[in-house]
This record gives sequence, C-alpha cells and structure tokens, in this order.
Amino acid sequence: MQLYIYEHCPYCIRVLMLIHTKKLDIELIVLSNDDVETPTKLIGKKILPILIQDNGEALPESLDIIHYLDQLGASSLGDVTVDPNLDAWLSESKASRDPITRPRMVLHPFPEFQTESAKNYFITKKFGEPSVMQNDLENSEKYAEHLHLHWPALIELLGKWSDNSLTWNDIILFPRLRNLSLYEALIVPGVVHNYMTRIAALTSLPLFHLPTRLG
Ligand SMILES: N[C@@H](CCC(=O)N[C@@H](CS)C(=O)NCC(=O)O)C(=O)O
Repeated sequence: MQLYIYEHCPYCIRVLMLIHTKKLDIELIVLSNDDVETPTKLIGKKILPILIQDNGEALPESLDIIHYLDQLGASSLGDVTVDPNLDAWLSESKASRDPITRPRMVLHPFPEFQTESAKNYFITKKFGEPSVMQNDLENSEKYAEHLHLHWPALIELLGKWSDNSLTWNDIILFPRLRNLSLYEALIVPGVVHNYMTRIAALTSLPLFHLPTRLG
C-alpha cells in the first residue's frame, strides 16, 4: 500500500500515528503542495491524505483510512469513541492556533514546500497575500497569550482520558498540538507538556521544538 501525504497536514499525521504505532509497512509519498494533478487523478480533487490499497483503489479521508488500517491485524484503537468536548475545544482554540502554526508550516523545510511555487500555492490559499502571513508571524506572542486562555479546558479533558495506549482522542488532538510546537517560543502547562511528549514518543512523531514547561 501507498499513502500520499503532506508532512504539515494534521489529517495526514493522524494516519501516520496509527501506521507508526502498528508498524505497518506502507510506502509514504510526499506530494509537492502545488501538485494538483496527482490527487485529482486519484480521487477527483486536491486533498490528502489518500491511501492506495493493495487492490489499487484510492481511499481518501483520514478517519476512513485509519478505520480501514486499524482493521488489519489486531486493532490498536478499537471502536471510534471521541470525547464530545474535544471538537469544541479545537473550534474554540482555532483562532489562536492557526495564526501561530500556518506561517510556520510554510517556513519549515517540509518536503512539500521545496519549491517557490509550492510555497506560493500555500500562501495564496491560506493567506491570500504574503503580508497577511507576515502579520500573523509578527503577532505570534499575542496569539500565544490568547492560547493560554484555552489551556485550562484542555487540562480538564486530558484529566479524563486514559493514558496507556493510543486512542481516537489522541488521533484527533495530537497532530494539532504537534503543529503548535513549530513555534519555538511555545509555553504550555505541565499536563499538556507531558501529553505532547508522551504521544510523540508513543507514535515516533517527534515535536518540532520542545515547548517550555509552565508548572
Ligand atoms: N476531511 C479530510 C481533510 C483533509 C485536508 O483538509 N487536507 C488538507 C491538508 S491539511 C488538503 O489536502 N488541502 C488541500 C490543499 O492543501 O491544497 C480528511 O480528514 O482527510
């Protein structure tokens, strides 16, 4: 099997979390961010991740791919159960997280952003104008302050989750927190720090910078 990904993409990282945990032998193909043709040929639109199954069929949608892969051999994740408050936390914190992570995605040397055209594709799509991206970058500290208002609610969620093996909650949350670690000056509470480092180790998906620990 083959998996088409972008390394900055949280949905692609969801799938990699399971692949690494189950040690599945799947060929990873990182597409350039401006390659519209390859995904469009496979599934009719430009969106990753896409899994090419052994029978050649292309399967899009991260959760469908994870569900399919988790059924192979012994299941790691079991039935889909996601904390009903997790989506709300992600929605509420999005306006603080996105301006921190998005500019840094395209500045990081991810393989999908190796050409100017690939970078420009992302910048135009996400920001419209390079000046908007620059503005987000310059206001990182302000957004990081906003983010601090959201940590107590996340700490409450994490307190209710089991911390033995990988869960569906981790699949949804960790890629977002990991992308926040692109910010070299990230400061997180001890509970969140423990969570990020534990899941990074469990899934062999290292953080980009180790956040400063608060408490
Ligand atoms: N619902 C999809 C969402 C995937 C998604 O939004 N992927 C983004 C990258 S993070 C994408 O490929 N967007 C098109 C683009 O980057 O041009 C899934 O869960 O797989």
